Amino acid sequence: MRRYDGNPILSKEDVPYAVETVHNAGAIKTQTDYILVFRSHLRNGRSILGLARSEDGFRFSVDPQPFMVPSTQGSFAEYEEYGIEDPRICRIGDEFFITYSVYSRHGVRIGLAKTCDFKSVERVALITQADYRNVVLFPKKFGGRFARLDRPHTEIAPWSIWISYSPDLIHWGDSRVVMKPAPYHWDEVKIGPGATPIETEKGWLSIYHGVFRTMDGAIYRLGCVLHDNHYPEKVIGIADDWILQPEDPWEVTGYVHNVVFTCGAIPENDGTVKIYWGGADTVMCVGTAEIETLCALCLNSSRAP
Ligand code: BMA
Repeated sequence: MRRYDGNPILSKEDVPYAVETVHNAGAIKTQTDYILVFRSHLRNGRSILGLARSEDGFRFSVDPQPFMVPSTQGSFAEYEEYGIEDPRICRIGDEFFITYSVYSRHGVRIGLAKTCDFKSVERVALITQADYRNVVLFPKKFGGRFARLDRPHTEIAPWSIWISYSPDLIHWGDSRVVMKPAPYHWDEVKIGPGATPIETEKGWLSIYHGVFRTMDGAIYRLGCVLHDNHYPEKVIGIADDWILQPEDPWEVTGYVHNVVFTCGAIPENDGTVKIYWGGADTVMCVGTAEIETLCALCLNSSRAP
């Protein structure tokens, strides 16, 4: 990973409405723009989603108004009462689907919304029960079914990455666990899907986050894993080493210390990928990596799933 030397690329000063943070953005490249849909804390501690656009993927400007705020009427309102967080974007056909965490007195679950133009957005469905976060859709179907990686919570086992399938993006099932935290490893406490998986010749490249607990609190880092091209429930290899850890001052110190957290990465035609991450839950950063190198890390020095 090579950090962009203009990091952080977005902070609260870049937002034309009152927010305390700009972090954990979903990312996608359209015909015309690079788009980030980012999370911002308000001063009441709850989150909304904003939107930023760029021509080069590095220099972004933020839309004058928030992109999504918690719903106040209809069936979503009860479940978005405490805020909306950590969006991921996936293009399927001509539409862009956004999976985002919705918080309420009932817990956290996942909302699905869609847009064609990143001007208007339509809520589609709530696609999990409570105690789910970090849902990333695959942009392709497998045997006629959509697939997603998700991260249910349980008190019995460390929080792991699962896969689920759906005929219509709304009803999900056939769930199974695909990858678990590794004991006494940088991702031993919990893991979660990060960026929308990227199709490569070697498999689906998925960038995930892992957490390690120290005497000084938790550290969020990023790692990568390859899933089989045709059967994404099959993990081919998981890089043993992390690919990014908090090092820059705005990753080490902020709203939550020692966090790099991704919700989006954009593959380019030259074989590189732009990876976007929130630093310390406060600012947005970007870096680039060679897709080939990330795949090689998964294949040549894999830990057990
Ligand atoms: C996770 C989520 C993320 C956040 C991370 C570090 O549980 O809340 O949105 O970036 O913690 O605080």
